[in-house]
Amino acid sequence: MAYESILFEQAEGVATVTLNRPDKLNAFTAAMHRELAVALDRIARDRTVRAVLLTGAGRGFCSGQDLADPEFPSGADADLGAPLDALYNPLVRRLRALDRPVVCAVNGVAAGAGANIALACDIVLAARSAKFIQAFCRIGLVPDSGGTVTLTRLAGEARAKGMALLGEPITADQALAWGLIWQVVEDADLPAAAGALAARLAAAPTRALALTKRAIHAAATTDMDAQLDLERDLQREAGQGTDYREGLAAFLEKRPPVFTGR
Ligand code: T3D
Repeated sequence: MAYESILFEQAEGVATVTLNRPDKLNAFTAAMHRELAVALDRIARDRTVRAVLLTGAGRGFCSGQDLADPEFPSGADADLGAPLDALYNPLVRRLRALDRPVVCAVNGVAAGAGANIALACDIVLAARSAKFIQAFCRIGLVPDSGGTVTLTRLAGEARAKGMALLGEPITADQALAWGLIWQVVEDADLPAAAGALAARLAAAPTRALALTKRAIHAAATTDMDAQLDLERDLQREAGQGTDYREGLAAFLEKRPPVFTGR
C-alpha cells in the first residue's frame, strides 16, 4: 500500500510511523486511520520489527480528529460514536495489544484524540515545547481514545478532571511532573533521543518486554492475588525463551547479552 497521510520506515528492527499532514498539525482523517491500521497490522505480522516509534511531521504531533474531514459525520443526526467504533478504538486496541514496545515522540502539540493516542503508547517522550490538550470540551465533546482511563490512572482524578473539564494546555514539563509521560528533551534532541530509545528497545528481549507490557496492562484491572498468579504464568513463559538463556549466560560470563527477541 502506498501511504499518503503517514510515512513508514523500517530499519534495524525499528519501524517508524510518522503522522504526515503537517499543514493540519497531523489531524486524523479516516484515510489516515486506514493507513495506520495497515501499518500496524504489517508490524504485528513482521517479527523483524522489535520496536515501534510513532511521531508527527512538522510542528505538531497530532491535533486530534480532522474536524473538516468530509468523512467525519456531520449534520443533526451525526453519530459520533461511529468513528470511535470504526477507527479510534481499533487504533488504541492495536497499540495496546501489539507485542512490541511502542515509543511515542511527541514533537509538538498533541490535542484531543492526538493527546490520548500518545498516552496509549508504551513510552512517551516529549519535546520541551510540546503541549497536551484535552481539547474535547472546547467543542462540546467528551474525551475519547481511552483518555478517561489513561489520564485518570496516570495523573489522578483531580488532574484528569482539570484537563478534561477546562481544556487548557499543559506543558511537556507538567505532563512529566504529573506522571503522564516518561521524559522531556530539548526540541532539537527529540528525534535522536527517541531513535536511540527505540533502537535500545529493538535490541532488548522482545518477548519478555511483551509479557511485561501485558502484566502492567492487567494490573490496572486486577487484584494482587490474581496478579501474582499472572506474573507466575508470564515468568514461566519468559523463562522458556532463548533470550532468558542468553541473558543468564551473559551475566554469568560477564559480557553484554545479545538478545534475538525469542
Ligand atoms: O467521533 C468522534 O468522537 C471523533 C473523535 C474526536 C476526537 C477528537 O480529537 S475531538 C478534538 C478535535 N481537535 C480539536 O478540537 C483541536 C483543534 N485544533 C486546535 O485547537 C488548534 O489547532 C491547536 C490548539 C491544536 C493548535 O493551535 P495553533 O494555533 O498552534 O495552530 P492552528 O493555527 O490552530 O492550526 C494550524 C492549521 O491546522 C490550521 O489550518 P489553516 O488555517 O492553516 O489552514 C487549522 O485549522 C488546522 N487544524 C488544527 N487542528 C485541526 C485542524 N484542522 C482540522 N481539524 C483539526 N483538529
